[in-house]
Amino acid sequence: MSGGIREQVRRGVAWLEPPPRVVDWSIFGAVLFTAGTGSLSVLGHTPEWVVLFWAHRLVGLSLVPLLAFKLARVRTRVTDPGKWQLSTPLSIVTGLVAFAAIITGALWVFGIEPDFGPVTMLSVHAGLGLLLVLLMVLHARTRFRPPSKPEFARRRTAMQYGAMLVAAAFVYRGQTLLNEVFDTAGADRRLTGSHRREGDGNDSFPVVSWVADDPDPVDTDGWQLTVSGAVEEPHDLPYGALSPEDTEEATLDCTGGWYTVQNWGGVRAGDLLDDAGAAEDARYVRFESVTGYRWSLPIEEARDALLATHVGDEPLSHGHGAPLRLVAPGRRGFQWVKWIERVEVRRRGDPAQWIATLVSGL
Ligand SMILES: Nc1nc2c(c(=O)[nH]1)N[C@H]1C(S)=C(S)[C@@H](COP(=O)(O)O)O[C@H]1N2
Ligand SMILES: [Mo]
Repeated sequence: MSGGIREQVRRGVAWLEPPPRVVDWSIFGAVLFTAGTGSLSVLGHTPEWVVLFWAHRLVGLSLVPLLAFKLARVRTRVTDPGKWQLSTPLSIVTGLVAFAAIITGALWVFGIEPDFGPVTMLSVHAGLGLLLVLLMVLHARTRFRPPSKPEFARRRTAMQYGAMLVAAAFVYRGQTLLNEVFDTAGADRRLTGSHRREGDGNDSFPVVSWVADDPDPVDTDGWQLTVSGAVEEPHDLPYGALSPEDTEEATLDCTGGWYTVQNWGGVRAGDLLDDAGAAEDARYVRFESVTGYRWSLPIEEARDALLATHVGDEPLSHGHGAPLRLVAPGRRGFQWVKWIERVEVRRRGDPAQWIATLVSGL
C-alpha cells in the first residue's frame, strides 16, 4: 500500500518537473525577478505596493522546487569527483548562496534572528540576493545553453508554473497561520515584511542612519531653516518662528525591517511654500540635512508632508532628527530626511540624491 503511495508521489513529482532547460532558465528568470522586485521594494510601502511584495514572495518560494529539481539532476556532477570541471566550484557557491538567500528570507518571516547588531536578517537576505545575481550571471556564462521555444511553449509547462505559484501561495498563507498560532516574533509584520516597534515617542523606535550620517546635535539657537530656490521670497526661519500646529499619524517603515506608527507634530511644508511664494512652474521640493543627505518630493506631495519637530507629544530627540525632520507618509524611512536645514523649491528632480544618501556621512 505505502509502496503504491510512494509510486503515486514519484509520478506526481515527475509530472511537475519541467524539462531541464526550462528549469535552468526559470531559475535564471526567477532570481532576476526576485532581485528586481526586492530592489524596487525599497521605494514604497503603501497598500498599492502589495502586488510587488506578493510577487516577490511567490516567485521566491517557487525557487524552492526549481532548485530542488535542478539539484536532483546535477547532484552526481558534484558528488562524483570524476565529473568535476573548472566551473564546478562556482556552481556550488552559486547554489549555496541561492539556498542561503531563501533560508534567510524564511527566517526573517518567522522572526528568527540571531543578534548581528544593526544588520537585520532582512538585510542579510537582500545582500545575498544581490550577490546571487552576480554569481548566477557568471555561472550561466560558463554553462550557457539557449532556451528552446518548444519546451517553454508546452501547455504542461504553463500548468507546472501555475501549480508552483499556487503551492507557493498556500505555503505563504500557511506561514501566516503558523506565525499567528505560535505568536512568534514574525507575527507582527506588515506588507513590507517589517516588524512592529510598539509604543509612542522617541524611545519607542530605533535611531537609524542609512549609511553613515551621525552629525553632532544641532543647537536650535544657531540653527535656521532656509527656504529657497524657485520662490518669490527666499528666507531663513529661526526655530522660534516655526509654529508646530499640525499633527499627523504616520508610519515610518525602514527598509532594514522595522516600522513604527507615531503621532508626529510640526509644520506643514505647504505652509512654508505659501509663505515663500513658490513659483508656478516649480515641480519638486528638496529637503536637505545638515549632513548633505537629501531627498526631493513632487511638489504636491511635498505640500502635504510634515516637517516634524515633535513625535508622540515629545520634542524630537537628536537621534530622530531634531530640530526638524521630514514625515512623508507614502515613503520608506530612508526618504524621511532628518536634521533638515534647507527646503529648496525646484523645477526639476534630483537623481544625484541617491548618491547623496549614500555618501553624506562619509
Ligand atoms: N539626514 C539623514 N536622514 C535620515 C537618515 C540618514 O542617514 N541621514 N536615515 C534615514 C533612514 S534609513 C531611516 S529608516 C529613518 C530613520 O529614522 P529614525 O532614526 O528616527 O528612526 O531616517 C532617515 N533619515
Ligand atoms: Mo532605514
